[in-house]
This record gives sequence, C-alpha cells and structure tokens, in this order.
Amino acid sequence: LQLEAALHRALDHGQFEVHYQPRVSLGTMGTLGVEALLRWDHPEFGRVAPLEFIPLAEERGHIGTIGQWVLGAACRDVKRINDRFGMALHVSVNVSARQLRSPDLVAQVQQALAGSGLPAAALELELTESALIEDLDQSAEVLRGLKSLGVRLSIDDFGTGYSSLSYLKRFPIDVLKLDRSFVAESPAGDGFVRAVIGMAHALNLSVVAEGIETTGTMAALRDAACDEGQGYLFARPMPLEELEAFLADEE
Ligand code: G
Ligand code: G
Ligand code: MN
Ligand code: NA
Repeated sequence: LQLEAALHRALDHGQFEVHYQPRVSLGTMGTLGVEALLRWDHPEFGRVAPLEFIPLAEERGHIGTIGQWVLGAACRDVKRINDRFGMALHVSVNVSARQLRSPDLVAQVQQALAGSGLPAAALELELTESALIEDLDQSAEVLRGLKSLGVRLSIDDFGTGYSSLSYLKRFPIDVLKLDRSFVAESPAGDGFVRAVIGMAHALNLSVVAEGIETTGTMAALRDAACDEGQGYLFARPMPLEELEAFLADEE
C-alpha cells in the first residue's frame, strides 16, 4: 500500500531513470543498439526492482503514464547519442501486456518519435509472447498500427512461455530475443538453440541472445549464427552518462 502511494508520485518526484544495456553484433562485436530498462530509486525504499513495481503499475493503472515517459526519454536520449557520436543506434523499449491492450499506445509511440526526432526505424518495441496471445485479434491490429509508423517489433523472453513460432505468421515481428534462462540452460550451440535460430532466420527474423555472461556462451552462439548478444559479458544496464563513456571508449 505504501509502495503504491510512492509509485503514484514517483514520476512527479523525478525518481525514475532510464538505464541502457548495449546490444552487440556477434559478428563485429560493435554496439548496434541499447535496451531501455527503467530504474526507480525511492528515498526511503531504495532501488525498487522493475519486477516488483511494473506489475503494480499495471494493476493500478499507472503503466500508461510511466510507459509514455520511458518512450519519450529513450527516444530523446538515443537521438542525442546518435547526433553526438555520429552513430545510428537503435533503442528497444519494453511494452507490457496492459500497454499493448491500451488504445493510446500507437499515438504515444508516434508522439515520442515526433517529439525527439528519432527515426521510427531506430525504435524497437519488445513484446512478450504471453501478452500477444492474450488477445490475438487485438494484438494483430495494434501491431499493424505500430508497424505502419515504421518501428521494429521484437518478441522478448522467447523460450519461457509456449515458445511457439506459429503466431509469427500473423504478426509482423522483426526480432526474436532468446531469454537468458534459455541461453543459460541450453548449452549454447546445441540442437535446440540451433533449430530455433534456423527457424527464426527462415522467417526473416534477426536473433538476439540475452544474458550472455561468458565468452564460451558468446562463441557458441556466434557459431550457431545468432546475430546479436546482450549481457554482462558486454555491459550491464547503465545510466546515460556511463553509456556515453562506454561508446566513447569503443570508438
Ligand atoms: O533490469 P531488469 O531487472 O531491469 O528488468 C526486469 C524486467 O522489467 C525486464 O524483464 C523488463 O521486461 C521489465 N522492464 C524494465 N523496464 C521496463 C519498462 O520501461 N517498461 C516495461 N513495461 N517493463 C520494463
Ligand atoms: O526485458 P527483459 O526481461 O528481457 O530484461 C532483461 C533483464 O535481464 C534485465 O533485468 C537485465 O538487467 C537482465 N540482464 C541483462 N543481462 C544480464 C546478464 O548477463 N545476466 C543476468 N543475470 N541478467 C541480465
Ligand atoms: Mn526486454
Ligand atoms: Na528476457
């Protein structure tokens, strides 16, 4: 209850910050983009985990306002980085089930792009399989609206749910993100991982492996033709200033 009241005021009190985790090409090892991950630091409760406050925000109807703020901040920050470094990084923003059900999502995304000047092709929205299959017809309609703006769409946490690829026939998905449990449990490069990557490629999807922590895992995924990686081996999620230092180092 206390947490809910605090969450209600968090935006106005400037307690949210977007952190960014690099996504790296397994071919060139260069950074291609970043995932936006929301952080909440409360003066009393300290750092509250997204796994705790995102469900609360969804339940209490705050996710729309928070989600819009994240979209705006992420587009603005990455536009600034691209201008400053002469790069063309993309940014991925997580979209929860309730956001996907909202009639405002397409307009919010359009507004974040227009307000920042970030090209639509540089924005990716991460959706989960479970959110998509809640209502297949409504999801299909929202996804069509999002695609007509020119943004990219990815399936997040792949390997944790049904892990069906069949719905990809009806949805315009561009990227498959393998969940870190899937990456950790399947000895990378085993038949299962290879089959999923092969199927994704046959469907013209690009594949990102999450949660890469060791060079062994990275090498095996690269051998399995996985396109990109994300994980502590490359970098942790970090504030904007640290990301700028990270990119400056990389140059
Ligand atoms: O860094 P990590 O603990 O941050 O993130 C945990 C989970 O919280 C992620 O799986 C992600 O799906 C979710 N999450 C992080 N930031 C956001 C956000 O801005 N919006 C939504 N909807 N979920 C987020
Ligand atoms: O949205 P999603 O569930 O995919 O969010 C990714 C989560 O994974 C975030 O909480 C992020 O902080 C976390 N993460 C990113 N890289 C690693 C990693 O290499 N190891 C572990 N354990 N967690 C990671
Ligand atoms: Mn994600
Ligand atoms: Na994931």
